[in-house]
Amino acid sequence: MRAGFVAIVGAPNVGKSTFLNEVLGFKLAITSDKPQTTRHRLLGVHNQPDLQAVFIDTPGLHQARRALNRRMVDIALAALKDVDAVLFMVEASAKGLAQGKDVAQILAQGSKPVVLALNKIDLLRDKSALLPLLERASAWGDWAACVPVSALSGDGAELVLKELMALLPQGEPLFPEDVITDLSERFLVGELIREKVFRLTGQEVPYSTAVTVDQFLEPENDSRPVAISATIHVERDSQKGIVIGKRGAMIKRIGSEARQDMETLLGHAVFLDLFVRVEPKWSRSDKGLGKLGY
Ligand SMILES: Nc1nc2c(ncn2[C@@H]2O[C@H](COP(=O)(O)OP(=O)(O)O)[C@@H](O)[C@H]2O)c(=O)[nH]1
Ligand SMILES: [Mg+2]
Repeated sequence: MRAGFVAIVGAPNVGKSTFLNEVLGFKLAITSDKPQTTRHRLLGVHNQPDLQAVFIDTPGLHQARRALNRRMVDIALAALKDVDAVLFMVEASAKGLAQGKDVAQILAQGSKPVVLALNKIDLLRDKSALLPLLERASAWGDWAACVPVSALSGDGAELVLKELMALLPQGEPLFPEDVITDLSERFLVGELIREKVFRLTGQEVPYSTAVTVDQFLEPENDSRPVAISATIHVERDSQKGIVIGKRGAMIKRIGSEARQDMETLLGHAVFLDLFVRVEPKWSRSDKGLGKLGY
């Protein structure tokens, strides 16, 4: 039996959270086609008979200027300190390799063993492009292995687990078998709302959005829904208008899609009440971050 911690790191939007969800077989981390969707350190436990891999999903490493982005990068770098191995995700494209090279320098300077996963290989129309990409990424550092994967289809995920397993210490499981995460349901439902804002709105709105869960009431009578009320915080009136939408159409859609995901997560009917509030410049100061849970 082997058991240990694995940090999943890489540039933004390379598929780190998608990979975690695929391995767990459970939607723990929210994902979107926009960079910087993940803002926290997310712990997810994968169990198989001979292995417990405790994954730490992290925000993407990038050049950060805003207070929020600096906090996110700090979280990702801090995660590297406490793990037994690193899963370094790189997107299998010219752009992905350009971004990955910066992250590789950070990892090559560190002392943790690294498995590099070249992700999104399903998008490569010309399969002969894969080998040169793999060769270039291999040359960046002394990686324990380089594995082509598709987090979306699950291709290669088993091989990644096998390579990671070899890097983890022998020992008993660190968490009981029924523990999937250390995150609360309350946190996860807030994330589901944030995911819908990331997926359904554009421009700068997602990056100015934070969600707080103000109430999470489990019913005394099991036939009644869980009552959740939450606030979507944005930074400007114009953004509030976008999140609410024409005659409330957008907030309705955000609420309805988030509620369906919450019901899957909780295995219970949910009554969701959403509010939208302007909190000017919250993402630009430590005080604003603290107020909204970052
Ligand atoms: N085609 C394809 N898309 C992927 C794959 N993995 C992730 N994606 C997409 O890439 C985007 C970013 O994924 P996400 O997991 O949020 O990236 P993260 O920022 O690294 O956590 C999402 O739109 C995913 O659906 C993959 O293997 N193939
Ligand atoms: Mg992510």
